[in-house]
Amino acid sequence: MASPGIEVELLVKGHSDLGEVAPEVKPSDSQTSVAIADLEWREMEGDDCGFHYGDGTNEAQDNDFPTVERSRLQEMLSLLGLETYQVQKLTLQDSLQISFDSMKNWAPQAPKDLPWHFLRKLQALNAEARNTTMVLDSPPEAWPTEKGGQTEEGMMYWDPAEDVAADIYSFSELPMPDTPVNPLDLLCALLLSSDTFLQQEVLLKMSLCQFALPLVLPDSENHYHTFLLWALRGVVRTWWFQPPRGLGSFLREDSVVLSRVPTFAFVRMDVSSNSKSQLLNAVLSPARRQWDCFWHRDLNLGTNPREIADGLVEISWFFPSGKEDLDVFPEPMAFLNLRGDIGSHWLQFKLLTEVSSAVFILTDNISKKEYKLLYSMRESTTKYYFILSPYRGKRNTNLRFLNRLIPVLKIDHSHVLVKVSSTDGEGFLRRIRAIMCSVARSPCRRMSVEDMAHAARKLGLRVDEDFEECQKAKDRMEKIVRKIKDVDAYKRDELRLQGDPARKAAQAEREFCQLQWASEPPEKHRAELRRRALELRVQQNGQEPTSGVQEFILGVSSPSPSERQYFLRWMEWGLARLGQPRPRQPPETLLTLRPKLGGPSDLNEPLWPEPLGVEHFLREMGQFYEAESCLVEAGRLPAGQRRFAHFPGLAVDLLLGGLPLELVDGATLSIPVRWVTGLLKELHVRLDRRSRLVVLSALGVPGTGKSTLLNTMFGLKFATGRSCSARGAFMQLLPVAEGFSQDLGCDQILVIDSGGLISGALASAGDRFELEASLATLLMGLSNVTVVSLAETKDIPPAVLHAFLRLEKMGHMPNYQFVYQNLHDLPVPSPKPRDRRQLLDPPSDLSRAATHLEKQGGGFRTLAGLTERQHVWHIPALWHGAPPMAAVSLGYSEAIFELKRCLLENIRNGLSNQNKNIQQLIDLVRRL
Ligand SMILES: Nc1nc2c(ncn2[C@@H]2O[C@H](COP(=O)(O)OP(=O)(O)OP(=O)(O)O)[C@@H](O)[C@H]2O)c(=O)[nH]1
Ligand SMILES: [Mg+2]
Repeated sequence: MASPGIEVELLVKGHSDLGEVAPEVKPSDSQTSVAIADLEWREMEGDDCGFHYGDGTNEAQDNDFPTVERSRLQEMLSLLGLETYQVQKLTLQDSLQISFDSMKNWAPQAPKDLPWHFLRKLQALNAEARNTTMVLDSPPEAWPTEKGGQTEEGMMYWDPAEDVAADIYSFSELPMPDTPVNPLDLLCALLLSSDTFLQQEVLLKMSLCQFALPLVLPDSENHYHTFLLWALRGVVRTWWFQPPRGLGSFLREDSVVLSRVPTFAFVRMDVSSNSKSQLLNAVLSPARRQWDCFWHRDLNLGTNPREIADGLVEISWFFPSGKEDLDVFPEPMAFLNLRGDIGSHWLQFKLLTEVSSAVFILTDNISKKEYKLLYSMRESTTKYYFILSPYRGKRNTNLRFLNRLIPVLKIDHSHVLVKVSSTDGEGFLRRIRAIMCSVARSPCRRMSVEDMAHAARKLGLRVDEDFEECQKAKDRMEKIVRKIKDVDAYKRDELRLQGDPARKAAQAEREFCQLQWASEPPEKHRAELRRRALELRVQQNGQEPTSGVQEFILGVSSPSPSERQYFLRWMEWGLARLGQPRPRQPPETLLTLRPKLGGPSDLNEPLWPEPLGVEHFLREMGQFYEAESCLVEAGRLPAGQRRFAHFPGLAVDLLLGGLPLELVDGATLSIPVRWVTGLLKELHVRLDRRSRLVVLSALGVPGTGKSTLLNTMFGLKFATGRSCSARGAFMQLLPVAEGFSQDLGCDQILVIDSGGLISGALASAGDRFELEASLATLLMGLSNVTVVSLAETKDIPPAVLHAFLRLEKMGHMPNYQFVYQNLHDLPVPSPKPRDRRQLLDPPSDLSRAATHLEKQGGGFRTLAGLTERQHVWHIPALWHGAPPMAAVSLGYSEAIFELKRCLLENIRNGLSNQNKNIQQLIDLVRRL
């Protein structure tokens, strides 16, 4: 048998087409790598081939970058207008602000627009977010000039000194000065300027767009590379899980940070004419579908030199869908991609060798330097593969050193692949995938991102969640969650106020409210209901907050706003993990579960088990406040003896920090009036003079994508997905930028999302219909603009029509938008966004519903008012392709943007009801 070395030689000789190779050398690379190569060579003098780098100290990180890199980062931040955010970082709330830009589909005109443009597109889940190009309306002289009089043009595009030496013909290939920034530089600069919560949001949205996510963020300026563990924690994926022993497959949902999967790293050594990212994209793409998960050089702006993103490690995953033609791998796998060459980013490379199941090294060159670099990895236990594209002049040297490396890295000829222009592309991909599958089948290293973070710490990288506030918040969460063994028992024993007394009190109060619609409310019955409710509140007030609730209250009372935020996030994940890993029902089952007209008769029966969430703890606080306030109102408790009067203040802090707060209690389907009033009063105080509100709500058939729609529209965080979305109505606050509030006519937009409230009960359904009608009346009555979400059925829920009539009687005329969502993701011929409005003939649709309602004895009078103030929208399918590997479709994102623009225009043009102040809102909550 031939020795492995000879095999390699034969393999390489077999490919004679080794011409026209343009090595991937970038101006930025060349400068840095020259400096670092010098450093390495000095280190490698001597015969022991010892390569000392990345020894686990931060000093290692310091040495990683020569001085030239530092100023590059500053220049990039200044070019993008981000240098002001280096101390006080950009926050999630900054990115949510409604401004004039929220209403226009604008193109960035100066480099400083780029980060904002990227953020807005990403917030709207627009797959084009990375193609952030500038429109040069303003002449380059109008762009900000740099320190020392150097213009950006000179700084970013070409160095005149280099040009003199350059081949004259290459001028035509210079990047056009319309986009001076490589998208990866833009991403790095933005993340370095964002706080950890905004970073988390950026990564979450990127994952929905199916972009590769940053895992190690290089920061040459502050001498630290950061491993992004916290930032990735919010990403949860669902996939088709096939248990090893064939126990039947099911959909499984888990955090990407926690799942242990085979991981494959792709790195470049020196130069490679094969693009790593393109190769990775091809490996991950099913037949006939090119999927650009990793940004690569052939994409729009990929050729612009990277200035600060070298050293970035990205991660992406493959998740099976259970469909044979789509699943390129049978199980989940992770892929890591190091930007820049390994010699210049040794620390990152070392990390990849310690966390990956296999490392693929792409190179055109294996000379003495590369040999010595890899020789230093002789103790490494990962599997190495080479992907070569040797060019003529280097062939012999490559072979000589490769043969010497084979025993050092404990590999054989099957670990060396050659890809040149004559290589059959499909065959090559099949081979790579086969290698990966065989590695995954063997007892290989399987690490979660959390495990990788441990390895990163040992190497001296900074992990983003390793600081006191975050860890304190985590410890507190663990103290609470550790005690939860059984969710139902915990709800019953620890969240006691939400039990029977709360349900009965809510029922009595609801009946009391409904009496106002009766023609002659009987006084005696009213008094009886009031007495019954009071007795129940007395019972509640006799209880003490349990230890878990007390710990929660301590967590949300922390004087540090960021510790509170960390605590809430940890709680969310800690509680979500209680039932993990969670089998999920396939989407088809969910669709059939969706209630049809006149579904289950008891609305108190949830259609699916309600998971325990942060809202339950806040609801408990609300119940303590509600009971106490009720007693004070009835004169049964002196106001001076109140213990929970500060609760609304604590909750409003959370609302202002971006947490959705419950408006309608999902368990009792009633509004805790005193609690909500307390919240709104506190909000009024906090907002001070900027408290003019517009209320925008979404209601409609459960599971029709209302929360997804609002989140995509405004970047909000309402819970989505059947297994985690809570029933009830939640509110979030969107600040309007000061410069725009005059124009829009309000200072804040209060967005209300409702889930699982309106199932479509008919008027004949009695109490159930009455309950739905009163909830719809409440939500629509509070709103200036209402989005009514409808699915496959084109019927407008009778409760919504009923609510409209009631409100009309009261002289309240909100603006309505009816939204039909394509939940089956059928490729409907989708009209251009601007034509999407008024596609249905609204009068006929509504009259049909009206006739239907009349038959039920709904007492329907006129629809004229409704038809004048409503629009009908058809929203294209959410996914482009089949989940879990599908990205959000461009059509969906664009349609949602059009809808948002229309809503804001209506608000601005005063088409919606008069804007409210908070006091009016309080009156409405009490009246409705
Ligand atoms: N196929 C498909 N799925 C969608 C669409 N919109 C949302 N979804 C998915 O459907 C599920 C439910 O979406 P949500 O946004 O939570 O729906 P919702 O109307 O808020 O649901 P409830 O709050 O329970 O009433 C999520 O998993 C979404 O990803 C769509 O247009 N097509
Ligand atoms: Mg929802």
